[in-house]
Amino acid sequence: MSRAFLSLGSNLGERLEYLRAAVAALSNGPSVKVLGVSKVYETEPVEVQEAQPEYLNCVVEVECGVPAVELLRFCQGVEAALGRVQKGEKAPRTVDVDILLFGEEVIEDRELTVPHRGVLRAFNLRGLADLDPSVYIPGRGAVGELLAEADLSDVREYGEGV
Ligand code: PH2
Ligand code: MG
Ligand code: MG
Repeated sequence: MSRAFLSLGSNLGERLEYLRAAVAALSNGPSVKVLGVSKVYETEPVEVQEAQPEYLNCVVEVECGVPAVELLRFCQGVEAALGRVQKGEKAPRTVDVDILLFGEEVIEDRELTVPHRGVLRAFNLRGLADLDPSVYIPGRGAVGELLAEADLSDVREYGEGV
């Protein structure tokens, strides 16, 4: 069994409902058990070219009985089932499900990079810290320590949770 952390993001339509639907779909997976969900944060889009609506983001902790690439396939299935249209890596989306961490594995192949390139974004560090500040990001350090250095000015706690 591996312990993995997923980043969920939505900036189109009923954003909170998409996050909720994604968590529900993840918990229906045969090899995945949802262990926890962080608070929900409203965040300024980062690393995007054009103006975009604000995101809702959260982090989900799962126990996973299959290898990381199978978890990736499952996450892609959840995105597709929730109406995501592939318009580009950073285009607005109904829901994005990224593998932030998969145990302490480091994976660099064509379709999967773990830790995820965005793992140090402030909203991901906050979500991870809600779940467990002692989580170790390979090559980087413990989430709690990284969060202490992060700029949280564009990350606001959202009124409602998942
Ligand atoms: N995802 C991106 C690009 N930019 N910005 C925020 N605030 N939240 C995201 O989830 C996000 C982003 C690409 O996946
Ligand atoms: Mg993604
Ligand atoms: Mg993403």
